[in-house]
Amino acid sequence: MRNNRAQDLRKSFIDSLEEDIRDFLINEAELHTYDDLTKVNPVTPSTVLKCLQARYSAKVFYTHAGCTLVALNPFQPIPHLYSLDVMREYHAAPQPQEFKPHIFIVAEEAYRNVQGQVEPMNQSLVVSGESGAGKTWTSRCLMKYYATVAASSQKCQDTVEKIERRVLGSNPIMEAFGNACTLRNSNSSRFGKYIQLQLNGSQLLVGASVQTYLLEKTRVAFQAPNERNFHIFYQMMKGATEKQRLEWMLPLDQDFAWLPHAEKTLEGKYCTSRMLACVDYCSLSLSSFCAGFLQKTADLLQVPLDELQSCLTVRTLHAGKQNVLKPCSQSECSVRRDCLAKVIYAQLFDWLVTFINNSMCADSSMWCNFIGLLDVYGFECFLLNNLEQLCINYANEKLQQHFVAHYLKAQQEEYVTEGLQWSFIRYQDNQGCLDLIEGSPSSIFSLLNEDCRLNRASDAKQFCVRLQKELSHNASISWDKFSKQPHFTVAHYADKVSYQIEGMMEKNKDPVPPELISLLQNSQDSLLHSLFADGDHESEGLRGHSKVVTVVSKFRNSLESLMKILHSTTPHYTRCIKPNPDCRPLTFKREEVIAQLEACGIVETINISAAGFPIRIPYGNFLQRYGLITNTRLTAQMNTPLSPTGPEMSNQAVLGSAVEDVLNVVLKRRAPNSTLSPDDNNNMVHCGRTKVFLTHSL
Ligand code: AOV
Ligand code: MG
Repeated sequence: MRNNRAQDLRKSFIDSLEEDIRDFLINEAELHTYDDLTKVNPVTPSTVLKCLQARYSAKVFYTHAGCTLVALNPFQPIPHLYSLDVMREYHAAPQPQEFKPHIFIVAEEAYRNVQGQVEPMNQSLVVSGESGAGKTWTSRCLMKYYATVAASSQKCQDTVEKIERRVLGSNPIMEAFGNACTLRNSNSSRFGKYIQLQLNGSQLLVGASVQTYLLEKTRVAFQAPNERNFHIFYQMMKGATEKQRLEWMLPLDQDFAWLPHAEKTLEGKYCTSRMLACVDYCSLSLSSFCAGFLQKTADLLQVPLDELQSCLTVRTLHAGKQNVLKPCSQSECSVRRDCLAKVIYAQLFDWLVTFINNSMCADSSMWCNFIGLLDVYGFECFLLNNLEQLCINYANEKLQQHFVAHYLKAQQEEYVTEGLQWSFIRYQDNQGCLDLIEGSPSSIFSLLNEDCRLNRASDAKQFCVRLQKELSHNASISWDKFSKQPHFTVAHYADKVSYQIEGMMEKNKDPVPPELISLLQNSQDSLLHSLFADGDHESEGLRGHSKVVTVVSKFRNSLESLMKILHSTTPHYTRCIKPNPDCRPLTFKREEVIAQLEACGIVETINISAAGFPIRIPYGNFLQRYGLITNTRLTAQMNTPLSPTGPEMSNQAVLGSAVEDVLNVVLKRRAPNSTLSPDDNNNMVHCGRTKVFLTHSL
């Protein structure tokens, strides 16, 4: 009777092995208990999505994905998840990684790695994800963690306390000047930043430095419909005292064209007294300028009215040795006005960053290692995309390449430990796309720069033709036949994005009329004067054309140095996911999430796994379930813990051959003449040292 039952069972197992393996692997009721997405077997976009959804419903927001942490944005405060007690718990744990997935595990791992077992190693925490996904929030959380755990020593309480307050205090100031309300995020970062937290030999936080990347300064003079200018302007309008109002000439009842949607009050919390000191310098008041009050602007800028006026309305042409004055058209005047505001704001932002650095950076003798936090703008694709998006998406391509290289290394290590060959893994890297954007001799950037260098009359159609002639051999670029606008479409790792060419060359040149620079250099305002005094401002006239540093060259160089730093550190990746586009609490939209899993490379990561053996089952588990097929029963002795060396090796060999027997039966059934050959790389099955590795297609 028992024998018959066993035989029946055996038959049914063999008959339905394929589905059964899947059932065995994905138990939907338990999906939310998977702490690591790569352990959801088989790893497919659909199972990963189901797992994340199950966890989100269970209010579990963090999940590992191999060497990456996935963070789902709850869009509501989660009490106690980030309390000091929780920080201390993770910090004190002998094995924090055994706790529930949390951003503090990543933080703690980096903190412990800094000391290093052999030698100290700098760490980088790379936070990515689309706009509103929670990158800045996560970065703040990480900073608070280090400010807490790295300040725990009594000894240096004073200095650490001070520096910790400064480091944390720099956030609201930088966000006031660099963040704005966009359609996607009411506190969207419009610049990238990399903060290095400096630690001394006792692992204490002694200082920090911050590097910023490409502020979206066009926002000063132009906001897309329903978006806002940088927070700081609204904060000034709202927070200024009567005296300051008079001094800065801010009327109470004035609507400024560049400050739309002032009625939205979002960021009172950022108004700190520290920030107000910097706001003083905003008395260079861009805002009154935009209202067309030339006299007030001249007063605030502390420049002569007539000089300001002529700078904005008359262009100086160099004809041989003679200067010719040419009145500007109305639209040229507007361009100059916008340019003045943008150049002042950008300089002020850089000045602020330097100021913050000076106040929190420790002397190099004081610190020995750093933990770097990278919070950049995520991959963007709008209805209309221009140079800003190209730069942002290019930055994300660079980070993606770094991530893939790092992830592959981790994968490779597991295969090698298990005694499997690696060479059969083929994956798509994004070098082709990077070559298209920044490569030499010919790329989008090189052609843009050439245009700038030769000072060609920028015609979008001609530029488009040139791109087609020079770059159409690259598979990452294409053109939509039906589009009337000059454009090009880039197949990014995340998605295809069409960029309009109109305006792109001008944005790359980012010309500042020399008259404006000299006007500002002669300002009586000491700060404004100093912002422009050092003379390293590229402008059409001051330098030869060949020396003009374009926007893309500058951005490329700054990213190049960032990548150098990242490569010299141990990276830790956190991928933030925005579960719905409307920032609604606890709402999980499957299409939104899967699109982001694709965009931030989690699906790519999964594909890399799938290129190998996405299904990995420890021998013991495999036999427990499938031993019936060959009448093998798993004994307690066989199931003792395995280690790659030592006396247990023999158990492993016994297990391994029992597993092979099972697999042989299965394979025979599928193809009567085949046998298991573990060395054959094209096989669907590999027996590693401790695990069975299976492809999807078993
Ligand atoms: P981002 O930095 O990724 O966007 P933020 O970090 O500004 O996005 O997050 C957007 C909003 O989501 C925050 O203002 C919070 O209200 C909420 N949020 C994010 N993470 C959490 C969390 N763990 N718990 C509770 N609320 C959270 V951009 O800078 O636009 O790309 O350029
Ligand atoms: Mg942000």
